[in-house]
Amino acid sequence: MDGRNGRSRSPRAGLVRQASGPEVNAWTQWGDLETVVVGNADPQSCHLPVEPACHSEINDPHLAESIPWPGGCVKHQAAIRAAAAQLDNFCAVLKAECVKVVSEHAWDSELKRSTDKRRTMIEQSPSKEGEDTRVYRKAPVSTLRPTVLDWSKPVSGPEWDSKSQYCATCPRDTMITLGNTILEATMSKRSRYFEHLACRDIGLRLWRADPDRVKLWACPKPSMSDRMYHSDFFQLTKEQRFDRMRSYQFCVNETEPVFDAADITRCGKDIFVQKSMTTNDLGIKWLTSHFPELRVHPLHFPYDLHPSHIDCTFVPLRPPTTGDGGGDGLALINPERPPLKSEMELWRKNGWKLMNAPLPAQFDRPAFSQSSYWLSMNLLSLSPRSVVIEENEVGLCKLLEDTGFDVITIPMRHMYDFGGAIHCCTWDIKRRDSCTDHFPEQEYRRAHMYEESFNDIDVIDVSSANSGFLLNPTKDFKIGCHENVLTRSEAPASVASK
Ligand code: ABU
Repeated sequence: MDGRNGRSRSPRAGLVRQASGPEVNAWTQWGDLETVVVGNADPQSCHLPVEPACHSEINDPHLAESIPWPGGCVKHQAAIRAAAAQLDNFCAVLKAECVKVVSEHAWDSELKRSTDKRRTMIEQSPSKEGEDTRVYRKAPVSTLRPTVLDWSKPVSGPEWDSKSQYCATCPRDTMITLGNTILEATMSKRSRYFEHLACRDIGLRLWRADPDRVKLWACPKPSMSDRMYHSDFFQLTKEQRFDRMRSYQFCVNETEPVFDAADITRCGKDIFVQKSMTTNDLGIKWLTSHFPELRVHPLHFPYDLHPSHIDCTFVPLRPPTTGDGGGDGLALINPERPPLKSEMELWRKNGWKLMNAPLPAQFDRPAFSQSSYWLSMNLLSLSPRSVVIEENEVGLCKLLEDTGFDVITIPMRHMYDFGGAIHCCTWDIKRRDSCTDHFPEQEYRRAHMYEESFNDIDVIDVSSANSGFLLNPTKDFKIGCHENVLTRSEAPASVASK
């Protein structure tokens, strides 16, 4: 699909469209991308209201002293325009057939200072590569956009109400394509209960066009009543959170199935679902029972004390391949949120390798961002050989280029205020892939599923090669870089000694 100029296949090579294939088809995170939804920063986008599943805080301590969290208020129009412009630019890059990527030291309009960047420009025709310039021909990707809605209106159910909704910047959170099925997630926040409606027209259109092969499904919507939540969760101190870490209990309890679509990552016949603030065991069980053609595996990341969405934590990039040019599968991990040893056995035994994401190029976050600085690794794969990342992330760019990827960049920091970045703001509709078994050795599947007593926190050591399983052990890692976790000296001895 893509490749560096001069060594690449032509942009159309190998791109014979499956004329007979359904327009909804996505089994993996990496199959050649043909159609994708890109979110909107609508004029009435709001700050998340405070509710049982959400207690937001302003990141900037000086601003936080002056104003309370503006939950339920419409975001500043300048912030909305800036995010909208970056989302439009992303669409233009996706649609382009040829792009040039160069190194620059340039002004960043969100950080308000100059930074090192890898900058992508759309090219009309291939031009020469230089020392610091790469030119990529790529297959154009079709983009769809959600319906523009007014998110400032209050919403309610029989047992709850919310001052406003949120926004449509992150369709990844509410929608997922699993094979030929479009699935609407339950969500766990009241303000996001109806957010899928921004994508309803897209789902209906695709289903109506091919109802024999395309399914449009939803998990039963939860009551969102107070009974669904651990009411003390946001009152816990960090020390108490560490005490509870072994039990993976977050703000949503097990009363009803709950999941955000962004807690799921697809690897063909196997999908992996993070237990989190936004996904409970019952939600994972619902997925298991409703997708019998798939093998559903829970994943746990104990050092993330407020986990929400797997795409800043564990990112499969390409599968193992056999034959000439065959190689290991590859997944990017977050060194501050290492995966469990027990859950990685399946990956190790099936020919996958892990790679630490570099620490983010920038640790600053916009004042109203409710995501971590690990949006740095929130990338979108265009194919098993090509990815789109944020333009400031020059370290990640180098790592991925060194590992054989074509790396296209876009500016996306203005989206950080709107709940996500490059992966969050998309929803894959059509990839050229299939329900391939990339984990044939299933005997290494973790035995425990949905055990209430599950208390494993034995993670892989990100500073050791783990017998070759981890490609780039890092000494940079230190428990406590992340605002969600304690510094090593603050952590209980049992944890700090890990
Ligand atoms: N919506 C993705 C955010 C994940 C994170 O903050 O790490």
